Amino acid sequence: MRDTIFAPATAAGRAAIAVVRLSGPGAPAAVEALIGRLPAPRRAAHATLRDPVSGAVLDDGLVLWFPAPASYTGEDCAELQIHGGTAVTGAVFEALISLGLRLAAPGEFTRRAFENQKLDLTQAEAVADLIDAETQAQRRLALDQLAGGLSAQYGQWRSDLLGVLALLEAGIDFPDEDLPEALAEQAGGPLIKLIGDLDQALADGRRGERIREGFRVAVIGAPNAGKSSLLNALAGREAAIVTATAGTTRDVIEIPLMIAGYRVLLADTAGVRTATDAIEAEGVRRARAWAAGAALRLWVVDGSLGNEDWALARDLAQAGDLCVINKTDLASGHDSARAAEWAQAQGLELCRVSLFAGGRADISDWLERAVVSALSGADMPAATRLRHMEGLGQARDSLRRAQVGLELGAELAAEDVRMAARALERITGRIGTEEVLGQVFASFCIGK
Ligand SMILES: Nc1nc2c(ncn2[C@@H]2O[C@H](COP(=O)(O)OP(=O)(O)OP(=O)(O)O)[C@@H](O)[C@H]2O)c(=O)[nH]1
Ligand SMILES: [Mg+2]
Repeated sequence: MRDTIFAPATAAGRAAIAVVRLSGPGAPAAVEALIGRLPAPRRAAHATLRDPVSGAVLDDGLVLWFPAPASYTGEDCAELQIHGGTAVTGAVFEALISLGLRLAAPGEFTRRAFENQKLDLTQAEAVADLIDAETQAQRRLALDQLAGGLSAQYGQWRSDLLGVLALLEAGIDFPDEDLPEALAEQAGGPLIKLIGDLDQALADGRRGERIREGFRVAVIGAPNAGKSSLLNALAGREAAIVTATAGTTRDVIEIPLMIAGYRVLLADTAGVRTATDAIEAEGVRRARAWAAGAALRLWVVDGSLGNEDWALARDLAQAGDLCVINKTDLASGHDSARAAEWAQAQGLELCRVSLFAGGRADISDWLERAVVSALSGADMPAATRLRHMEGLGQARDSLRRAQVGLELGAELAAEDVRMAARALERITGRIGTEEVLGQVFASFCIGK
């Protein structure tokens, strides 16, 4: 039989109320030991909590009793709503431990809910995401996932796959013949559609991940171009050091911003050039790595120069990025026109500013449009974790193999379709390893 766990569901420290949850077969006995009775199910009962041994009063509060299976974990559960603060909760915790209950591990309530099929693995992840959500976009994404958006989608694909598998298995019964043409045709259509859906989900998954983890934007360019000045302008504070010395910034400076309800991580980086020492060389290496992993880059060019410095960082820029030609308050040099021409030919957008004259409005407008168009709306729920993306990728690759295998015989194709179904089942936790579960639940807070 399982042990009975308890944990504070509210944050520790001084507070009006603390909520303590209990789950497991010993929960009803623990409630009776504390308040002398078991309240009516799912109704708040006012009660005095007493020490089970001495009978001394511990606190006065509300007690709720949720008999299995209609509870969060699917087990017998109870909730004690007591006064917040360390002494009261400490006394109640001690009483619970004396009754043989154990403090829950992080995520243990949700893990029990998962094991009792109250939710699948993507929904369990959404519980953690909802608690961690800092932006409204993160909250909406997590709520959709908790409501079963991903589960329903992956479940539908899985059942479509099982339909294809049934067709193929019918074909296996004629091993000496070629797969009857009608069968291959019947299986081929749904396979192509599923591959298309998975491709779309994979493309869209970047969006989910970027909403959940933050949309990364790197400020890149040659030394002294005005990168740190731009970061400070967008952050609205002097977050990075600005000096006239080329090579001032050596580390990556990350600033979280909120843009149109999305979490954006803006990074200032070291100016790219042949480094003069080991520290700068490491700074340039980090700049390149961050820029390559970012969703977008703001490439700053000093438009007053004519020494080809503009080209130093151009290999970091990508189509769709913004080229910011800075220092328009000074006389313009060759670099300005050269950089502009190159940027436009490469599919970058262009904007000329003077950060001295406060020219950040155009850049922040552009950034807001870019973030919104990258992250908003789509007709499919978006995968939010690398784990999901890996599963979707494996499913898609297996289906591509199945599509080829279809020409060679039903048996071969059937095995690949089975593998694709298993990849989807691993995402929702229908099948899974202890390792994956351990990783998912370890990221939770205690009490959830
Ligand atoms: N005239 C003029 N100077 C500017 C402008 N923007 C920045 N600067 C100056 O350019 C110099 C370099 O600015 P930074 O923001 O430190 O440049 P950076 O690209 O971060 O430089 P590193 O960190 O060394 O790579 C400073 O002296 C700034 O005051 C501008 O619009 N006009
Ligand atoms: Mg700098």
